[in-house]
Amino acid sequence: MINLYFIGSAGSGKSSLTGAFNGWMENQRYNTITVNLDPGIENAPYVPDVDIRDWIKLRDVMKEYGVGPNGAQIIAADLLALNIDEMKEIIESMEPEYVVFDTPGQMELFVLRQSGKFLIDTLGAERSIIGFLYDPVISKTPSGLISLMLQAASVQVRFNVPFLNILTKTDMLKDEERDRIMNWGANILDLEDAIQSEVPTLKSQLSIEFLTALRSFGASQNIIPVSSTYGSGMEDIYTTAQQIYFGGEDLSKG
Ligand SMILES: Nc1nc2c(ncn2[C@@H]2O[C@H](COP(=O)(O)OP(=O)(O)O)[C@@H](O)[C@H]2O)c(=O)[nH]1
Ligand SMILES: [Mg+2]
Repeated sequence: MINLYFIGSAGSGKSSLTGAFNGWMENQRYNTITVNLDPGIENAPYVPDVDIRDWIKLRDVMKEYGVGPNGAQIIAADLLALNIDEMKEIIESMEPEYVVFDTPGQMELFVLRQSGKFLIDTLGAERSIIGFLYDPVISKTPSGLISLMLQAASVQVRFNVPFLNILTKTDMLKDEERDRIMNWGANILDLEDAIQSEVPTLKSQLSIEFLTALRSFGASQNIIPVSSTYGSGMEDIYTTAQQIYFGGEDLSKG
């Protein structure tokens, strides 16, 4: 059983990708389930098999603790930890090959608070993968992409599990825009050139220092381009994930 977590900034496409990837897996007759960890999800683009809202409802938290929606999100993130054992039992009873997790809308609630790390560890860090989502609109500029790469690095440091970089919503990009972003991800020197022409000032000097740090961190990586709207790139996510844990072996089709 592989636990695949989609993590990314608000609106980067986590919920849509959870639905699209799960749909592709089901089409291939692989045994997957989806888990929604976002108590504030609205109009989910898929029907979660396991849903945090069965344990925690934002409205109840607001009432019980006398807080607004933002405070309730924070409390709900912490309450998550209390329900993990039960959630684990339910997930395991379904005997899936892949468990796809849709994480809370606000990335920092999952990444920085204790409960996110506790959840990944309790459910088995040794069989987990994080898919980090790059928003295409932010990734289009060198400074935006660098900011996301730094975020990705901080997520990697925090959880210390194998990592996939995923560029979402590529149907919103022109082909050359998509190719440029992917080249920047793989060749940090090209990204360094690009930032220099974007902001030829002190600010870009700062970015270059960051790039040097990212390079020594080993951040230059292939980015998998996907579109949840068109269902493209799903196979690449699957084969890369299989590569990480099984050296590329196919799941036995059920
Ligand atoms: N064009 C396009 N829009 C997308 C795609 N994936 C997500 N979106 C849109 O981006 C917005 C945020 O997506 P969502 O999955 O809710 O992001 P989340 O906050 O990270 O869970 C929604 O309006 C989606 O319809 C995609 O592949 N293509
Ligand atoms: Mg979402």
